[in-house]
Amino acid sequence: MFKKILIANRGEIAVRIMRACREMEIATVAVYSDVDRAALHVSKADEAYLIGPAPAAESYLRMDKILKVAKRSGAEAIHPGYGFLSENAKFARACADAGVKFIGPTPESMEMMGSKTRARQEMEKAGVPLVPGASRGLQSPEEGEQVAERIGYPVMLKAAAGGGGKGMRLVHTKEDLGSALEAAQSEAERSFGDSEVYIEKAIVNPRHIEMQVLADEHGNAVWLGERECSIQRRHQKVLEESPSPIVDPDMRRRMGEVAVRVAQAAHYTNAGTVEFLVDQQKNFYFLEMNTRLQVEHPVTELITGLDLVHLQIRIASGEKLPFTQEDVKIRGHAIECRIYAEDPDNNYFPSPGKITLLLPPAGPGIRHDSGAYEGWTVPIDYDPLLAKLIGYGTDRQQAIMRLQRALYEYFVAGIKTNISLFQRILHDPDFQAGRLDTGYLDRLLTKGNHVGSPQTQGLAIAAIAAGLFSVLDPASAPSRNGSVAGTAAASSNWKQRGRSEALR
Ligand code: MV4
Repeated sequence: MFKKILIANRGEIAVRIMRACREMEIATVAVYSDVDRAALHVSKADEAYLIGPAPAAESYLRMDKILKVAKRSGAEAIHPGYGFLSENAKFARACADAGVKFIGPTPESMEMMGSKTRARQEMEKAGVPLVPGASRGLQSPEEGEQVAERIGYPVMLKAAAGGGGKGMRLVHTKEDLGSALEAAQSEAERSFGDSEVYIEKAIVNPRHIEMQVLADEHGNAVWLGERECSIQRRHQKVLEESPSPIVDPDMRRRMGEVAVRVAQAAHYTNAGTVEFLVDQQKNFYFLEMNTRLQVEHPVTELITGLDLVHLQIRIASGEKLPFTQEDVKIRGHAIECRIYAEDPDNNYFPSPGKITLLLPPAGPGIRHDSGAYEGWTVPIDYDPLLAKLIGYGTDRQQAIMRLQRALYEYFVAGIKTNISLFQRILHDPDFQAGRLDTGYLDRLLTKGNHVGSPQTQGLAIAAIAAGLFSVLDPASAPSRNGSVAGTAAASSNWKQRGRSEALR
C-alpha cells in the first residue's frame, strides 16, 4: 500500500481525497497556486508545495511541476480528482514514465473514451445500445442527409473530440443540415483541434442517468447503482440523486450489466462512470464514459455504504475488489446539491470574495463536503464550486425533507450562493413527483423568479436576521472564539434555570 499520495487538485475534492488518505494512514501532499495559499486543502495536507501563479495553465495543469513535487516529496501515487488533469492521457503516461502510480484508468482507456466516435465504434462491437446514428465522422453534407433520412429528424451533430455538451448542434430539417454541419466542423476545429463531427438521432427531452462502475486490475468489474443527473444548467450539473426516481431493480440490473460491458470493452480499471440518455419510454442509450471520479460520487457512497476513494486507492495499489456484484446492496436515497459561489439574481455569474460568515448545516442524514471556510476569500480563477450538500434518508421523501431543513440552516455571508435555488427545486411539485428531464431546470427558471413559498421566505428572513444579529451583536451570540464562559452563561439561560431549579 502507498505511504504517501499527492493530490493534484484543489477545493472540496482535494479535501475529500485527503480525508480518505488520513483514514488509511497514508500521508498526503498538496499542491497549490499562489492564490490558493490559504485554501483549505493546503492546511489539511501533511505537506504542501507552491506550484505556480493562479492561472490553471501555470499551476494545476502543469504536469512537469506536479511530477517534480511528486519526486521531491517521495509520493508514490497521484490522485487527480476531477477536472484539471484527471482525464489527460498524456499526464497518466507521464506518471507511469516517472514511476508514480496514477490513481485512475490507463492512458489507453482514456484515449478510447476521449474520442466519442472511437467509443461508439468499440461499443458497437461490444453490443452496447447506442443512439441510432453513424459512428464515424461525416465526410459531406450529402452523407449527413442520407443518415438523417434513415434515422429521422431531429438529429444531433456532435464533435468527436467534444463532450459535456460542447460542440453539439440540434438540426430539425434537411435544409438546415449542410450549414449546421459546416458550422459544427469549424467550431470543433477551433475548440478541440479536431474537426470530426458525427450524427445521431436526437433524443427529445432525455434524462441523463449515469452508472457508477468500479474495476480492479485483475479483470473484475462491478456496477454500483445509477445517478439521476438530469437537473443541469448549461450542461453543468446542479443537483444529482441516487437512485433515479424512474429506475426499477430490473432496469438497474440491465443498465449495470451494460455499463460493466462498456468497462470491459475499454479494459477499464479503477472508478468510472458510464453515461446514458434515457428516453420517455425508458430505453437507455450509451452516451459516453467519464474516466474519472465524479463530483457527484457521494450519493453513490451513501446508498451503497462504500467509500469510492478508499477503493480507488486500493485498486491502484494492485488489490482485487474486496466484494462481488452480489455483495452490492442499495439502501435508502441520497440527493446532492452543488453549492456554487454564484449570484442567482445576476444570471448565476460567479460571486467571488471573502466569506465573512459561514454557518454550515449538520444533523441527521447530512453530509457536507466543502472546500470553504469562514474568512476564506473565494478566488475568481477557478470553477466556483464551494461545497456539496448531500441529504440521505431511508426514502426519497426523507432525503428531500432533510435537505430542505439543512438548506434553511445553511448561512453564508460576504458572497452570493445558489442556495436559494435548491429550496425552489426541492419544493417544486415536478421535482417531488420525479418528473425530470434535461430541460427541467430551464423550465423551472423560466417559471418566474419568486423566491419560494411564504414559508421559505419567512424562514430565509429569520436566518438572515439571526446571522446578522450574531455578527452585529456578538455579545448575544454563542461565542465562536475567545472567552466562552461569559457569553455562554449570558446566552444559555435555560442552563442557568435548569441548574437553579436542580438546586431547589
Ligand atoms: C444528446 C441529446 C439528445 N440526443 N444526444 C449533452 C452533453 C453530452 N453528454 C451529450 N448531450 C446530449 N446528447 C442525442 N442524440 C441531448 C444531450 C443533452 C444533455 C445530455 C445530458 C445531460 C444534459 C443535456 C442537456 C442538453 C442536451
